[in-house]
Amino acid sequence: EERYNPELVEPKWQAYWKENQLFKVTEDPSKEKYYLLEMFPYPSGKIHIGHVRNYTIGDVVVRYKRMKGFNVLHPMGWDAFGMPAENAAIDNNTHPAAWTYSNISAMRAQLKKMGFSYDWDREIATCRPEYYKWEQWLFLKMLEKGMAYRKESYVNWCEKCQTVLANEQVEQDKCWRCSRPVQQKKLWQWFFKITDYAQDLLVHCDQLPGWPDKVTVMQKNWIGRSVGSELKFKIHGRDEDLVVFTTRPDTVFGATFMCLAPEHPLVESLSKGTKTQDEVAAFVKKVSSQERSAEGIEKYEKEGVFTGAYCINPATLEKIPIYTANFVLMEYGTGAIMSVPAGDQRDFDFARKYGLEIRVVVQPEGEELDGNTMPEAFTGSGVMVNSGEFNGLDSTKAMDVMTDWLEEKGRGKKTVSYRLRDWGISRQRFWGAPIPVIHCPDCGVVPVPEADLPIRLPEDANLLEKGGSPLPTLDFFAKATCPACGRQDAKRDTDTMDTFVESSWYYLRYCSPRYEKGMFDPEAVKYWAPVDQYIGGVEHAVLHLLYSRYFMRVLHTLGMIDFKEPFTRLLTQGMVCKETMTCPDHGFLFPEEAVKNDDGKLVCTRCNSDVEVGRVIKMSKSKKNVVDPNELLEKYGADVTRLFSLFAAPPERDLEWNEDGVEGSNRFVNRVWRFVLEWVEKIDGIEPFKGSACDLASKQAKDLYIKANQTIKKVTEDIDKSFHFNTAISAVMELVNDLYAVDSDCVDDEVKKVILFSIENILLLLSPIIPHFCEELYEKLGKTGSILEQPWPEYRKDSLETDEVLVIVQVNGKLRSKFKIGSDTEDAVVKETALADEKIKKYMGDKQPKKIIVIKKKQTLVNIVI
Ligand code: ANZ
Ligand code: ZN
Repeated sequence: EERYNPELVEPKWQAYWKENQLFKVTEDPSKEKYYLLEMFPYPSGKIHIGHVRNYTIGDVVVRYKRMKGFNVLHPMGWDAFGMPAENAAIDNNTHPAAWTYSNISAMRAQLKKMGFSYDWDREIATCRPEYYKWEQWLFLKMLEKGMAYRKESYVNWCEKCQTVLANEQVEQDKCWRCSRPVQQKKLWQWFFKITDYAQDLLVHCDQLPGWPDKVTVMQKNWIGRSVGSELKFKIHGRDEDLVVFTTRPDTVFGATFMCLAPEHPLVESLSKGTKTQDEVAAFVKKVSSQERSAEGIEKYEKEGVFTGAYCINPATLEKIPIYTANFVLMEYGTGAIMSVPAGDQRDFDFARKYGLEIRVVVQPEGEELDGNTMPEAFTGSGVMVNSGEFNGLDSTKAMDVMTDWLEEKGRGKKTVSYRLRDWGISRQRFWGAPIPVIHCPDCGVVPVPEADLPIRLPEDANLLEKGGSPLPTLDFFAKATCPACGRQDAKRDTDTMDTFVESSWYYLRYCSPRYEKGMFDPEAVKYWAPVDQYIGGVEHAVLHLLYSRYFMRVLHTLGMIDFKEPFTRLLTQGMVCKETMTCPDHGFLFPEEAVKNDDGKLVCTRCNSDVEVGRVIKMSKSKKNVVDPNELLEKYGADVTRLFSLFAAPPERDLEWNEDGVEGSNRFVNRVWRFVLEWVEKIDGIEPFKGSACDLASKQAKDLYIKANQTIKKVTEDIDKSFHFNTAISAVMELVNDLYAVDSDCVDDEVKKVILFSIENILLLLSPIIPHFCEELYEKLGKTGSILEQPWPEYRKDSLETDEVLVIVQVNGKLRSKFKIGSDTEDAVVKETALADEKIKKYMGDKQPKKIIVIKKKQTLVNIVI
């Protein structure tokens, strides 16, 4: 065949691999294991280009490790619960389960077409009861151990649709369906106590050498450890304290007012009967419809209301007003802050807005700040002023000293605060794993007995039209008998678990996916876990990876595993990007909507306006710059698609998609194809050369052989050390170029042997990258079996360098020049070459050498005496 024909070749080898079960693995203690995992996909309908890149990277490493002799686990499955299934079900009048399962089969077929080497016998889908049964089991264990608890907490609520809204369903504070402003509603919900592990999770961030720094930094910031103090302010006229958390106890003399989060339990009672009572209530109500996360509050102007109450500053003993303010979060510290407008910008803005005193207590070196005129807060360190006995002290020293002072008075202590919150896992959604508890009017919360697991999601339930879970409306599901007292009118918990719960442990399930006696077979996990190499998008740098690390700690505490870190090495691959095209009238255009006109200008097919070719950005539907893997598969096949997605950029960087690049990959594949087929007949009956380069007679054979060995070394190192497949591929391309330069009609057997050696190794080196192609050519070379079962090629250390030696030339004992020459060059020729050297000629001038000495050691020394 003239050209590589993926339509014939690729299905052929996929069938061969399947039939011979080449990717099936079992635990084999005699072999070293390697567990590689790519983040599993959400079954949205079809694979996108990001998946293709992610899985290709993983597949190459897996195939390489297998050839290196490792017992490799490489599974695939589906993160199958989640909201899009519910939305699609409502929109298309189908059922989430039906939608999900049909997407799974479509995507599975696509992955198989890409030739990825998964052990499909280990496939899992998290929406299957066999899977979530064990998640429910773990929930019960955590409940028993006090690792899961219930508390009242806020959710987004649409009063019109009478439903809870996920954050994604809130669009600019409004319900995505009916546009009514969203409210915050308090509901009882389940939490996992991840904060118990905050310190451990933080400390180990520094013990993950196989993770990118940017990811561990993000995790550390998310955990957000803050060392500070808790200070007690007595409430005026009451025998009660307000506790604040501050990282700046040194500024306590400057605390001229106090702010409480609107959700703070004391807001209502403090304002009761005061002049501002109604104003406070209205403010609290208003804030309840705003986003109340650390990021969310940044969107709103800082504002607040005086509660009418006062408290006593424990340092100055002054009476200071208590406000409630929208920039204070209930979820951080104590939900109350001492406001120091001179030292904190938010407090400063607030004080200016409401005419509150700004009192400087930290004076910067060499400056004289005045609270009435300073343009902004001063947040740095300096010298203490207006702070009683502490005046003149360095403010950084004052932190400790003043906390101790307040501690003596029973008004403060040092504490550590974490930004990390407990993980709220209740979702008022249908398509998720049911939470296995029953609520009894007499017994309260009663865990479902283990024997009753799994609590099955009724897969054929009809969804409510406006969204929201039908579970509470389904009597056969929601009505339950209390397992403790037998009351018939108990109620099942109708919430489901956050889908991040499923993804926090799926990698352990792969070790023994059909195990029926527990979450996993301890022996299998002992052999395979932890994951040696995890690959996925950086968008999961925080939540998914942090929850997974937390779950392993839970299992460790429960004595079920003996490690704490799930992923030894992590690769976060870059995004796949492409240029965008915009028309001034029609916005973003699909590629086919922009054509070149007669003047060679790119214009819009609809309005003829000039099209602007815009930035190269992440592929997304809304930007109309998406490449569909299906089209690539049809046009080029799997191997060219794989090759391009590896060749265009190193994995951790963004990859710019361009058609020319894909064409280039296609040309290279066909170039190798033609080259190998051309030689196949000519090297018939020839054995590949296997010796040392110095045993080769001709320079041509020697050079080629050395190049081939260098290529093996380079490709091995690029894959092994850094996953830099792009430079590995370039190295093979160079070798192919050198081979192409050989005239196939006039070479001797020695060169043919070297060429055969090179061809065999090119196929071995490329086999992880373009496996179907390499299998086919390997077969055409007359080999039997699969190339994938061959060991990874080794290079000869003695054949990496053309054997040249360095010649050092001295004139009257002084170094004057250097050059390289073949190691077996005769002395006479070395002398001649030295004398002919340009630099030496300059030093010699017209003088004649009296004596020339050649000394051959590791280097050759030529000493010319004039
Ligand atoms: C007084 C003070 C004076 C503060 C000053 C800062 C500067 P990090 O470092 O992020 O932990 N704070 C405490 N709890 C809060 C809450 N629930 N909502 C909003 N802000 C809160 O931040 C700690 C600082 O953030 C604390 O120190 C407190 O303001 C504020 F010159 O107290 B500071
Ligand atoms: Zn009961």
